[in-house]
Amino acid sequence: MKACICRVSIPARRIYSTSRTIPSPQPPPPPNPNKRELKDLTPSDLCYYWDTKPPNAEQLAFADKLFIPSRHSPLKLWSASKFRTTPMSSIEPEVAFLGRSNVGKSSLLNAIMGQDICWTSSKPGRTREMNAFGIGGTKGGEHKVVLLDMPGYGKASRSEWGMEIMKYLQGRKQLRRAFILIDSEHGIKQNDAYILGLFRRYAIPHQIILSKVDKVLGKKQKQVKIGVSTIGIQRLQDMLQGLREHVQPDPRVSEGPGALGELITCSADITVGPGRMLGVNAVRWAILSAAGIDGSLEGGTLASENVSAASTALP
Ligand SMILES: Nc1nc2c(ncn2[C@@H]2O[C@H](COP(=O)(O)OP(=O)(O)O)[C@@H](O)[C@H]2O)c(=O)[nH]1
Ligand SMILES: [Mg+2]
Repeated sequence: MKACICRVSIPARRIYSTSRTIPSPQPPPPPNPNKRELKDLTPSDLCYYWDTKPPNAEQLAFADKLFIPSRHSPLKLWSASKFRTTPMSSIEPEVAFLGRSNVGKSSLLNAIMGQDICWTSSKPGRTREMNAFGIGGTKGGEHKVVLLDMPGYGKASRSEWGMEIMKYLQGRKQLRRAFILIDSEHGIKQNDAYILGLFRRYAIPHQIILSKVDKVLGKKQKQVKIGVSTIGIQRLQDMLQGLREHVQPDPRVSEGPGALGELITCSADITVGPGRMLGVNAVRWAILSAAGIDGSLEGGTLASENVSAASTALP
């Protein structure tokens, strides 16, 4: 067999002149005036406060600090599948997190506590128990606040959701506020409206948190991760203003006191900085406000103005 001789054409070497000037690096593109970086977004951009004032940078920093994980915080305190079996003796202030199954309660609690301590799932109805977590505890000392992860209502939820849980929340002396999560993509569903009606009828202090706000801020999560358009923020603000009358109906037609006039939004899926998720600092501040912790007892210099505004707005 004859060997095949292939002709390979070798390109002539390009000769560069040594006197060629090296192009100077391109200046960074000017910031897009229609785009906001996630780290620059404040609670005034993401939330709607009409009964209270938005927390300032100092208050947010105080709240973030109290939730920094340590050896004694967060601590799983107890789990109860029957509401009558919850420990009654504790005196620490409690706040409960409720919402439809899959709304993002456990993911948000993990983001708040800075640790994957709650079980999360994409399948609804997996949290069937009530779980309590202590925050800000020290060795041998009591916790500053207790967070309760409640079973979800709606699809695949426990049949006794409704009156039994309402009676429990109404009778629980330690309870300072219930945070009801609403999926910001879907808004208030029929079963959310029913639960909100029960909270008013039983006069249980409550506040709304809109979860998964990444879905409102941008069409694609990838885009939101690099910044949010001013249109996205405006869309969110319009939505929040539209919700106002649903969460705080006119007292002349309402059966009881509505939610606190403060709508917070957050995402447990968008990271703003190391261990910091979007909007979670405002949720932390709301928890501390509900529990009456304003930092002044910690030797800090924080004014308690916001805290008293938040607590007096509730019955
Ligand atoms: N896009 C988005 N998804 C979320 C967010 N929070 C939770 N999820 C997802 O929603 C599903 C339900 O979350 P989970 O925390 O278990 O909900 P729970 O049933 O209310 O406790 C999971 O698949 C989460 O990954 C969020 O902020 N943004
Ligand atoms: Mg859960």
